[in-house]
Amino acid sequence: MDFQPIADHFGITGVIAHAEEIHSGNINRTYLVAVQEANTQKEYVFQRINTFVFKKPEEVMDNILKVTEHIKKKLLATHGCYDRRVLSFLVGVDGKPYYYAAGNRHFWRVYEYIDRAVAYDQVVKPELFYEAGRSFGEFQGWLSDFPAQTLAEIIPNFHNTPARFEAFRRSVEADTVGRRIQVEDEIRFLLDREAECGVLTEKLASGEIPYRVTHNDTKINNILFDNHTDKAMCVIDLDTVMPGTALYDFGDAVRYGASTALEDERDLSKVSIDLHLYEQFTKGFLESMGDSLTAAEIALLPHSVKIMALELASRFLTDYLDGDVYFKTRSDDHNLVRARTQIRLVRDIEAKWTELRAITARYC
Ligand code: GN1
Ligand code: MG
Repeated sequence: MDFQPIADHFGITGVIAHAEEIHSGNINRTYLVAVQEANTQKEYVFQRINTFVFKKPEEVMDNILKVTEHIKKKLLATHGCYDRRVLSFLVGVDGKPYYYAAGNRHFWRVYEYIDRAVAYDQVVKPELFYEAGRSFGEFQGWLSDFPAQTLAEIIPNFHNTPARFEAFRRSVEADTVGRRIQVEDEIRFLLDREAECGVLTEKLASGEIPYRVTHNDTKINNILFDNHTDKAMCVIDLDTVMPGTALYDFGDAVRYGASTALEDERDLSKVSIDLHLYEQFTKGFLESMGDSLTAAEIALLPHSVKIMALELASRFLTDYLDGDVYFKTRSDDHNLVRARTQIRLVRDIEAKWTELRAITARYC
């Protein structure tokens, strides 16, 4: 990979000393690039945006710049600095925060690497998940006065679970690559629960819960933690910041982080919802959201976890049926394995429903 034209575009002087791909994220390609100038080395993150998923990458960058500038102002006002707490994107020689390589039609952006930080793919100790809840809650708090109407809707209906189910039905019907026969049980499991998946969108539409500017991709590995203190420092992966409900962020974070296994674990006996982790996240999220979360939103916290797990199950299975066109995959059945973990989580959420409600009630 030749990173030099990208570095030149962003005015990065010095010699590229090292570059390696970071294999995290299911959509974009991410590289850590070290540049040597005189006696100092500086690191950057070069990211190639997946333009199959993000059809209008310029709008993605426009949103991100607006949001990061807003957060910087907030942090300056409250802490006097924003160092390592928010992403800083480079602006190119043409004044734009991206580089479009006309030859291969690749779309690149670059941000300053945040040092002494670590991202976790799994919750390795409960305090991390409390921190994650606090951090995503804080992120929403910073954006609570952001003019939502100035944000582009990057992926329409991104967390519209009923719309995701409609797409799923279409893929089942089309059966483009002939995989349907292997997954009839999973299809039935999901369609049996279709009626439940509209709760959040219905409450948003009726005004019972409010629209907020939300992150929409709240996996724990989208937070950087300080590598000494394990305090959450910086929320990353801002591609899908858009208006939504706080419950999308809560539900998505919990269905991923409170799971006792990774999203692509093959041994389903390892997959369950850890109630202690559920409580840790709830505590952190509610603490930092303060009184801004309404009683109606709090009552729906357990539903949000189930709905987000159903949504991801349907998305992974849709992609499996479509022949793996959306998510990055490392094996032929990768999307099926992912769909099965989400289905397993839904089963476990159903089994633990009373406990989930009881834990939530402590925070009402
Ligand atoms: C994708 O790129 P990544 O891994 O942060 C996806 C999310 C899914 C997630 C599942 C734009 O996020 O919606 O929840 O995979 N992002 C997009 O692991 O579709
Ligand atoms: Mg992402």
